[in-house]
Amino acid sequence: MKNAKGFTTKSIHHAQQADEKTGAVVPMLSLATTYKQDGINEPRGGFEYSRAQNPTRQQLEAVLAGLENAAYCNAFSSGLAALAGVMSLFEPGDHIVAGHDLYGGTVRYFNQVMSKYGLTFSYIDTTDVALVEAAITPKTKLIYLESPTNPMLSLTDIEAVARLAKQKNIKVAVDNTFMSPYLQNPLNLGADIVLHSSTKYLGGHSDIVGGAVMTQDKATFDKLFFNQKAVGAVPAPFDCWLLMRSVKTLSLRMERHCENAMAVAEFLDASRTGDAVEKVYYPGLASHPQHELAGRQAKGFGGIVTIDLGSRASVAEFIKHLEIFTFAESLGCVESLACYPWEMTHAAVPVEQRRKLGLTEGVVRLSIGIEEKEDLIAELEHAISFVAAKTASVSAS
Ligand code: P1T
Repeated sequence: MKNAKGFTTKSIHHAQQADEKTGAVVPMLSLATTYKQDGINEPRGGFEYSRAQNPTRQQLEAVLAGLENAAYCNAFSSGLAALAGVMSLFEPGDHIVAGHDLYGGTVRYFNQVMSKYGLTFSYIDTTDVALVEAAITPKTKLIYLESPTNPMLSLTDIEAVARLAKQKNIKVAVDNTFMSPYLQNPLNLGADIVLHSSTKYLGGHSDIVGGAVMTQDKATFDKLFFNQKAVGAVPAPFDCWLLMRSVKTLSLRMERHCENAMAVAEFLDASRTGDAVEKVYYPGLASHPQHELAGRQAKGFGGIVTIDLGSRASVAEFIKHLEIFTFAESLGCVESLACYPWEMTHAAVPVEQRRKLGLTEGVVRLSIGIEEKEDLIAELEHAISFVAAKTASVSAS
């Protein structure tokens, strides 16, 4: 696209021009698993077999690369498959410095799968760049970050970490799922690799499981392409097609997610909820320890608000009174969700590590959807009033 400057223009038009032959304004869906070849080693247009190359997937990859200002993208069948692709870039004996607050499935993959193949991991509080530097060894090949983290929403200065990594010849990979490419572009901040669970904001409608990796480096792209072909964790063409449709509204959805999440966080942080909400974590609140960095590093504060209700019993009471919020895993969709990380998304994280982060039995992660914020706040106020009443009756008895 020659003239695409704005993100939304890009998300609608980049790599999604009308079809040459028919003029169709929506991308073609190419379901073929195999392609006629003109002779031995003479594939037409580079297509041989759909696990390796598929026209709809290739188009999606071009669309997603554009959104992260990347030269290359490889699409995978899930966020974890994308992570597995990135990990295939490393060799036994390599050491990885990882953030200490990461999606539980990522920690499970590192500790229970990759560690069997000789990779070692140090989990570090990457909000402090000095701690990152201190954790680097001669074997360190990668610094792996989420910013904001899942679920405690702490931020790392990606630019500062990338600067440090360049000096030491180490790669930086950032899981940008929580921000989406609309709010934050880690490659522009100096990261080498960006990952997404496209199951979340990119898809946005709770109907696609997918993942993507973006990079400026052809050698990295080629290795990930080899992984797609050799391992086969590729998305189905229809999911690729749905994702192209979804990203056209990404900017609108993100604006609304951010507006609603800010309103919800401010409500929860205010005294109207009494003592029932012990802590509110949201980068948009002035009290958040990396509030200033959040404003500098990204275009918005995101759609996730994490709260601590103090105990498992309070969480159980809270979720009993939710109707608009669905009690479920996942995040980043149009519908609001409430999740209990302790026994759901982060159950695989060692208990000691969880406690260090403040990820307690009372933590609830709210994925704020695009419903009317007044409805969301009214529902939260209602549910929290039951938590407060129950806590008061327990302490009176
Ligand atoms: O679910 P999948 O598409 O495989 O993506 C894994 C993943 C990777 N990175 C982050 C930051 C994630 O949050 C996830 C998935 N997370 C959830 C399912 C969840 O509820 O937190």
